[in-house]
Amino acid sequence: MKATMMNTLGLTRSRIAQRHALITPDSHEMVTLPDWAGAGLVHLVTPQTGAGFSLFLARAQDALCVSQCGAMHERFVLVRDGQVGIDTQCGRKTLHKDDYAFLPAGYAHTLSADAGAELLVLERPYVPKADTPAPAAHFAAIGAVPSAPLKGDARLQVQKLLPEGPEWDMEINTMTFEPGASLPYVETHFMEHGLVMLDGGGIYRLEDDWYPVTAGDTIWMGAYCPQWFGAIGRENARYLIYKNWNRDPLPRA
Ligand code: UGY
Ligand code: MN
Repeated sequence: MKATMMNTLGLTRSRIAQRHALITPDSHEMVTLPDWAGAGLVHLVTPQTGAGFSLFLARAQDALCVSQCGAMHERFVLVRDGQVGIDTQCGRKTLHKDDYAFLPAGYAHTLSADAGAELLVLERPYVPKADTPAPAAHFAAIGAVPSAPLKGDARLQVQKLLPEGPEWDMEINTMTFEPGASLPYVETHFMEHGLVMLDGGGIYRLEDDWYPVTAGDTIWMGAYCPQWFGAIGRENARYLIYKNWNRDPLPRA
């Protein structure tokens, strides 16, 4: 969230295009909102870019106290720094760095944190499936989630942070690439992505552009945005990636 001063000559690596966006820390804009008392917010991807979700950083500047985000919206919270309390009908959970929570639509909760805590938050309207109960709340730590190779490539490991099942309408994963590893082909799919680079870097192809990307960068990939990534450098590249998932692209009555 710290702005570097490379923009004194009007330069930024950020790029907003038709079906993708790259948002780099040098262009972060912090705002406050009445529903996020005590926090500075940096909105990285929102419906205004064309996305079906909202992805933002929240930094507690004071004592932060935030309640649920409305009956229709599900919320995912990852602690990036400090300690965050989540009060629910089942009591209080305390989350530390790299702990996360999925809070289903309509699930009563309050988030609280002291100054300095930082959260990554993703919110989106829940897409229910007929005759299927909504997903339950889920709390876990990234370090405790097992990983598996993507399509047999042991140099590209995927962690699925959320449970699977017909009630789930989204996926949030981490993908870790050894230096030189890459996505096996240029993907084109109807699902969209919100992505945050956590470690390392490489080259991201988005539509017909290739971007150098590094930790702290955020990417939005809209539906059918051709996408590919190759890791470069001496350390692993790791990103967190959201995908709308498990629902037919043709809305059914
Ligand atoms: O799950 C995905 O679609 C993932 N492989 N996409 C990506 O990394 N850009
Ligand atoms: Mn993809």
